[in-house]
Amino acid sequence: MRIGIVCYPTFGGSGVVATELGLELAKRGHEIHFITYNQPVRLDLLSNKVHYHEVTVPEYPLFHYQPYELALSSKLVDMVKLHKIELLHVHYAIPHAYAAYMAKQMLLEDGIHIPIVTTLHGTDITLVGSHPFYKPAVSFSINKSDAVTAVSESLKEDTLRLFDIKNEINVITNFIDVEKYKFSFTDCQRGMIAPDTEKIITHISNLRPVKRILDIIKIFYNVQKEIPAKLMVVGEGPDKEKAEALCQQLGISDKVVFFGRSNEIDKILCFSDLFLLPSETESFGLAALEAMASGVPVISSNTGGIPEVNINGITGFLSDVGDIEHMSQNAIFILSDEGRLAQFKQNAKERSYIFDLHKIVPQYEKLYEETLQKSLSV
Ligand code: GMT
Repeated sequence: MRIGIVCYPTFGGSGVVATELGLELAKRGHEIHFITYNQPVRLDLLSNKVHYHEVTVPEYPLFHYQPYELALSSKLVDMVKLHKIELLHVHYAIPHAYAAYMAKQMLLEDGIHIPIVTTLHGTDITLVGSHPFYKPAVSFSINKSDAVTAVSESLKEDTLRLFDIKNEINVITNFIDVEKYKFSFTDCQRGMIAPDTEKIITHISNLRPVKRILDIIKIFYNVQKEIPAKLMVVGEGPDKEKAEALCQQLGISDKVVFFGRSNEIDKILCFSDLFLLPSETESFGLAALEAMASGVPVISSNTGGIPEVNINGITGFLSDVGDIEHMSQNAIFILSDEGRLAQFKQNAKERSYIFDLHKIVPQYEKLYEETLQKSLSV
């Protein structure tokens, strides 16, 4: 099948999922066309099965806001025609499903019918989408898609609760390539970060307010009082400075390393003992799953789709959003006993296997085939 994929190409779960999906589909024989404003961060390999088409927005002084949706829909029309793309898979309702719908209408004028599969990732629904201003556009985009998927049961429920949805929503969870996380011990350079006497705690995100970075610093502050430890914060974002300031205020700056963005998170996770994800909301928590695949237990909030990934008392612990004391106690509980830590690590790794891409990607393939068949029979 020839498939066009539209996503946010930046660091972030949705872009990662879309990119890994495209790469795996290409391995399975499909021809994949990424259509975005930048080459996706994890898309380092282009081949005869993997193509990248950049969307540019021509500058024009009259435009106060550059019309990205317009540029994207025009590009989609051109690429569908040029490469005979059979189906568009867009990640995020706005603006991608919205732009894809416009492209679909334009293509219909030329007698080309292109089905659209929309995947909802969370922020479009729980944060942006629920803003009343965007509600009509989000509902419209979802209802006009030929097939819709959500990355967790929780996100599906949120979408049905917040919007007037007439379409069926299929849950196809996020996934990871389990193989990628099977590193050998010699690859893992733990000594670079901390001596063996210290535990390594990690957080990876775009450091937006929804991630509650200050909670992470406070949890770590409590933990390091009981257990020698280092905290690694990987990513860039608006709350980084606040977090650095809090570390200084608490006198723990020498124990907290801010890494910036990284494309090699498996190499960072391989020496981590614990992952923190106290988010305000999280449709799935791909970062937690990536940690678990590396055998890292997770201390998280119990919000959104996280409980579908992190199992309380087995792969880590869940707490109410903002319950820093409970999260700190749970972290200390796991880290304070080597046998217990080893058991949690093993459980986390085993749990991640159910999200292996070899199990999940065929679900997308099946949905594509059904959607294509349905649209051909119209
Ligand atoms: O979490 C973010 O800030 C990034 C965001 C994105 O759009 O990439 O992540 C969302 O999609 C991921 C992939 O499906 C999910 O794993 C994240 O939970 C979700 N983030 C939120 O719901 C806040």
